[in-house]
Amino acid sequence: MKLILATTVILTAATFLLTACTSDSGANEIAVERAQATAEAAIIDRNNAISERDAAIQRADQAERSANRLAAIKERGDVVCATGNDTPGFHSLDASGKSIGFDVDLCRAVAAAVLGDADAVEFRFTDLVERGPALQSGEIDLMNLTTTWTSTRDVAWGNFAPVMFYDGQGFMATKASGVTSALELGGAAVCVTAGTTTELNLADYFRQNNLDYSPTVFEQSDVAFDSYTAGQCDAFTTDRSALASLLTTLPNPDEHLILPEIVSEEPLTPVIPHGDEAWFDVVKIVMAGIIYAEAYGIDSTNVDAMAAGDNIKAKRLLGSEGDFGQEALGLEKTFMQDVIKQVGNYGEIYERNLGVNGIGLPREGRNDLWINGGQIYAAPLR
Ligand SMILES: N[C@@H](CCC(=O)N[C@@H](CS)C(=O)NCC(=O)O)C(=O)O
Repeated sequence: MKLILATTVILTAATFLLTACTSDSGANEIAVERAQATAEAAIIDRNNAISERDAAIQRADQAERSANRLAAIKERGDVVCATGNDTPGFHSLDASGKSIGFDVDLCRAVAAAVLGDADAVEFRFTDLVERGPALQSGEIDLMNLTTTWTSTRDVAWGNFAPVMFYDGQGFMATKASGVTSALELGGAAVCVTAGTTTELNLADYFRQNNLDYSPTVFEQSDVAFDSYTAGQCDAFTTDRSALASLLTTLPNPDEHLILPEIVSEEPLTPVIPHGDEAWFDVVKIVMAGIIYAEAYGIDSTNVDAMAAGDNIKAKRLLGSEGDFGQEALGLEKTFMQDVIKQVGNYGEIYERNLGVNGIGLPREGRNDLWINGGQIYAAPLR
């Protein structure tokens, strides 16, 4: 309303100048042009000021919602965690309808840390296109949804915790097609999910290699994959770990091939809404805790013995000696005992879901601990 009023006033002033100066037509035109330019500039300034003010109000609202999120979670009694339910190994439902998977366990680890109960999680099944809005609205506390950390998302979506799984994008095609390399996909129809890094990398890869293709884009990744298996596309593309995961859901996995090319970097991390640094610290430190627990040899079966043992670093992590800032974070000194007893260390979480007892992805290379030559590493706990 204020905007309309201001615009009217400025335009009226311009019209007044136009009508008031009709005697000298040359000077008059210049004056009119100047007046109009000034009026337009004023409108633009005004519009900018209004959108800046609206953005500030939105930011303040969000800050209020997320300020002291830890206190709100403790009062509410659960952690609201956005995840999915259709990528075995990362997030799926077991026979009883319970959420399981690597992403799910990272949500559970945070709940065990802050509430002492890994089951105190409200899972919000979120489509990939809804990930940004879900974080921006502040309605979730945490997201674990095969989400790649990128610069744009870091600015626009939320804060990204340590990388918990290193991935890269790949392609799947049927063996019957005879395709053995992504470079043979010229002219192919490729099924892909909207709102993903996948969609963007697909465009880069084909353009870089001067290949034509037609993307067939779906809002839901299970529909995209079903369309590929139903023969609507020549290839399907997503993170390679997800390709391996989806293969396990097929009655005839041997009929498909994951092509050798890895066309992008996909570091997958937990994400939390912007606006609450203390909560961001909590999530980062819980992730560090499960990583260092593995490095120190603490697992779900030996927590009590390690807490009473003589490994100083293990004792500090478990809260039986020293301190690494637990109380300053607003957590119990022994919170990592709850996490490791109830959810396990990084290696246990990996093997249960992604490794030998899950979808069978060998844990070698980047997803091994730094002490074994991998890249799984986080801020030391001290
Ligand atoms: N890492 C990429 C791709 C993520 C992705 O496509 N994830 C799929 C893997 S199939 C998924 O989790 N889908 C589950 C869902 O849509 O609920 C990103 O962050 O954009």
